[in-house]
Amino acid sequence: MRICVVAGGVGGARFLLGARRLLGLDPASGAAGTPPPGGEPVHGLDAVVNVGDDAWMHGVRICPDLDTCMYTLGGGIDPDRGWGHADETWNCRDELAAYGVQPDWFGLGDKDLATHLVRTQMLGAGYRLTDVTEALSTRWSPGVRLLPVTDDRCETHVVVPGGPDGAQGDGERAIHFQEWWVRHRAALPASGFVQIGADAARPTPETLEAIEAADLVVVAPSNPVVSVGAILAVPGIRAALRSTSAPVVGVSPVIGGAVLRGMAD
Ligand code: FO1
Repeated sequence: MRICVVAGGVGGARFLLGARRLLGLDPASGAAGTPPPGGEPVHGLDAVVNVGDDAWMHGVRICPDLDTCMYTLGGGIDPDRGWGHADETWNCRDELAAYGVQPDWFGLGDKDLATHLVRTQMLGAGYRLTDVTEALSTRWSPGVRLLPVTDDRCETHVVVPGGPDGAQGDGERAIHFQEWWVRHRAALPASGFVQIGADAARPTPETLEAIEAADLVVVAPSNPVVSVGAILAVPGIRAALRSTSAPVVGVSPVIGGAVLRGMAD
């Protein structure tokens, strides 16, 4: 079977771990890519991943959900944080803070920084994010094809109260999702989520093919608003999900009104 999982970060990555095991694609099992004796094709697992959390910080392009999926499936994730490397150090972050450069509220790990430097260099050389992700994945062997939903900029920004300088007067302003989530711990009341760049963003051909050719599409238990919602905001994705002949099944991250982790509830 070819299964296409629509996924965000932590919840999506953990769901993909289970799907990979179920399909016998765990690297340990040696099944990934090994042609079986009968020659039937092994199962295929594609992940269409959210890029709404992506951000430019300190001159590098950061793709949290793609990296969380890559590190989780590649065995390098820090299990407690759910993002970034295990056994991480923070020397560069501390040096940046010592220079007083902003943002000082976003933790760039030293090992994680290498991923962003490779990605930024490849994007600068003209590679699509899809190709960059494939290149980074050759090191991590996730056993799942990680596909950014779009190669274009389509960032989630959050509408919060306060004027442009943050003064608590009237009016509203939009800040990047990372600033809302990391700097403000999602404590600022959000009156809306906007996808900056959505109108010009296009799904990648690989994403549309993965949805179209799937025998089953599963929407993973990721945040319905900022992860699944951000994926569906890319023009053409809703239509692709409607037109595929595969059943499309959603797995809710909210059980009995509560989530297992994160902020979906
Ligand atoms: N989350 C935090 O709460 N604090 C951080 O300093 C932080 C840094 C960070 C760096 C790279 C990366 O890929 C993810 C990072 N995250 C951090 C997590 C990130 O905000 C979330 O993974 C998603 O964007 C929301 O699920």
